[in-house]
Amino acid sequence: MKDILEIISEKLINGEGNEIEKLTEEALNMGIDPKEILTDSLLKGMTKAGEMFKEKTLTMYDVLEAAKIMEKSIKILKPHLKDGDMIKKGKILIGSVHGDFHDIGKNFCILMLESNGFEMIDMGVDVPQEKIEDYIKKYSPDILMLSAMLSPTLESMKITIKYLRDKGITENIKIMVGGAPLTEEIAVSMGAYYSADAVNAVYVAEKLLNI
Ligand code: B12
Repeated sequence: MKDILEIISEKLINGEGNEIEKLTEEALNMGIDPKEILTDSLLKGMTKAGEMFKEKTLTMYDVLEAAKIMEKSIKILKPHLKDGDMIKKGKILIGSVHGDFHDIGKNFCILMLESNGFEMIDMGVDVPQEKIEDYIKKYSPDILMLSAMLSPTLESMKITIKYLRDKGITENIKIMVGGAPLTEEIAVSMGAYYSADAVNAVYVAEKLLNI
């Protein structure tokens, strides 16, 4: 017989979110350690979903659905988790560059990275370089992620990265970029790392932090 952790994991992968809260509560009532539910069920399911995306047996939207289902379960688990139970793989600062109001792709990235154990700090949209500088000083992130969806804001991204480098505050920070006008080649020309989508962003971020 399948145990409840396995069932939760499968529901996540299959995009069946309607019973996830009930199942999470059931697992807690059975006395299962909340941390075990988080790692052996939810994170295991998300890892599997990511692998299936790579194998092309799940689409990006399926994986994002899994991340949304995971969030529902985490809401139930959160009050039961102890400090330190939530795995934090690294701290990521993310925002859409100055002039850019697109945030759907950025928010997908947040959802994916958060559900895979990264601490995400969202700076929002249309973020001027000086504001990013303040955020970096305040939060000392491991990775800075910038999103641009327009040709003009691709230029704004280049200017922002140069500004931050000239200020000397990005020496210990990896910079990752993404968005429609970006390519691997353009990212490399800015001295940044690239991911074409939110699912792959998790793998790139893990690689950058040697996870
Ligand atoms: C939705 C949308 C809007 C919405 C935005 C709503 C919102 N809250 O985001 C609204 C209506 C506001 C809008 C406005 C405009 N838009 Co618009 N918009 C789009 C549209 C249709 C979809 C973008 C989207 O959300 N896609 C879905 C998400 C999931 O995909 P994504 O954004 O690409 O993100 C994925 C990856 O790119 C990557 N990614 C994204 N960011 C990052 C960051 C990092 C660090 C990483 C690793 C990965 C990553 O991961 C994401 C998930 O997998 C695109 C066309 C298109 N098909 O792309 C045009 C598009 C981007 N817009 C365009 C334009 C021109 C505009 C406007 C100038 C229109 C106008 N005249 O007012 C304004 C500009 C506003 C501004 N200053 O930002 C053009 C840009 C052309 C260009 N090359 O410059 C496009 C390409 C449409 C077109 N073909 O003309 N837009």
